[in-house]
Amino acid sequence: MLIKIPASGECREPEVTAEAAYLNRRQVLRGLVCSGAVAGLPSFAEASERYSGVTTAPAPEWFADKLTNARWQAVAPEGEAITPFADASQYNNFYEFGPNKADPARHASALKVEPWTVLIDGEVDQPRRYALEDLCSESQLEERIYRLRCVEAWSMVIPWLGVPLAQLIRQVQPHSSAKFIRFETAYRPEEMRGTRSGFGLIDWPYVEGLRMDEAMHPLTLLAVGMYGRTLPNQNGAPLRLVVPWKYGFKSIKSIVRISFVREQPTTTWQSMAPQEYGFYANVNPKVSHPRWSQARERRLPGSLFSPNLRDTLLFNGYAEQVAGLYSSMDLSKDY
Ligand SMILES: Nc1nc2c(c(=O)[nH]1)N[C@H]1C(S)=C(S)[C@@H](COP(=O)(O)O)O[C@H]1N2
Ligand SMILES: [Mo]
Repeated sequence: MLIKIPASGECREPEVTAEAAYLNRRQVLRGLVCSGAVAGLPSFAEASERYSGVTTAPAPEWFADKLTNARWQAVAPEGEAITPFADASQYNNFYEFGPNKADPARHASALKVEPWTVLIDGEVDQPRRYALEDLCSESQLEERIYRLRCVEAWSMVIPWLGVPLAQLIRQVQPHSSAKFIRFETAYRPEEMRGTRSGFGLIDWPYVEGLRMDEAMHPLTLLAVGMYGRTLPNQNGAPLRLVVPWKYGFKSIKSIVRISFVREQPTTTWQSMAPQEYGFYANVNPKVSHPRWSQARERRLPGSLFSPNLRDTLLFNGYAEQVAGLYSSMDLSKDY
């Protein structure tokens, strides 16, 4: 399996320490205590306690139901501490609500996320609109603690809750003619003040895309929650993509349409500035952005006096799992 989950009874001190920076240490130690009798995965009760300080809007019933048998990840990636919820939910990029990092947290509550439907169309037998809960009905929620690396050279570590995109793809059975997937964000000027004026460069709606093998990769997640709760609106409620080995802009928020297509879709950032942002956007310390190096990143939270810099890893640290997808490509050309 690709996600590091310690087997029953296994105990690795560095991970315990890293996670304790975020979680209540007593809980962590109880959850990971070295004893053959303790299962490797935390229970719902343990997970709820982990995230007891996190408050978001009340969850819809279907979500609350699924939460009780979600598969929780035991530990963060090796040597990583989970970013505090306050930072992950207040330092955001979501241009539909404004260009500044604090704008989404301030303005995204205007987005009505219930009820929510997603149109699935293109190369499928029966294009149709799904209620979000129907789209998730056949899947168990899984927690995935992933690094998120923005192209602007900052990063976080976020515990997502969601379903593998591959599961949804199998459920809707696209034709073999489908070579790419195109994702579209809601475009509602009445609710999204950033689309009304100001940041006039973007041609709404926000669009992203993946090649089919990238979409099918087990690390690719459709997130409906984070920190054991539903997604805050500013993080892309109620449904967003998470592709941990790519720059953050690929992880499109508040998705209303998923289209199976034959050709590589035209995506928002690539069409705005193709010499700066590519379709692939794989995290790569050796391929600089034309205006800055990508070799290092600022891990949030940091401060002016302690920017918390670290080396950026190829494929954001997921090379072992995903490098094979790109073995025949020149990563400096297909950036
Ligand atoms: N619809 C939409 N999705 C988006 C964006 C956006 O502006 N609009 N910003 C992207 C960028 S640049 C990043 S880094 C991540 C940030 O996700 P976060 O705010 O949850 O950390 O969302 C991505 N998804
Ligand atoms: Mo980003």
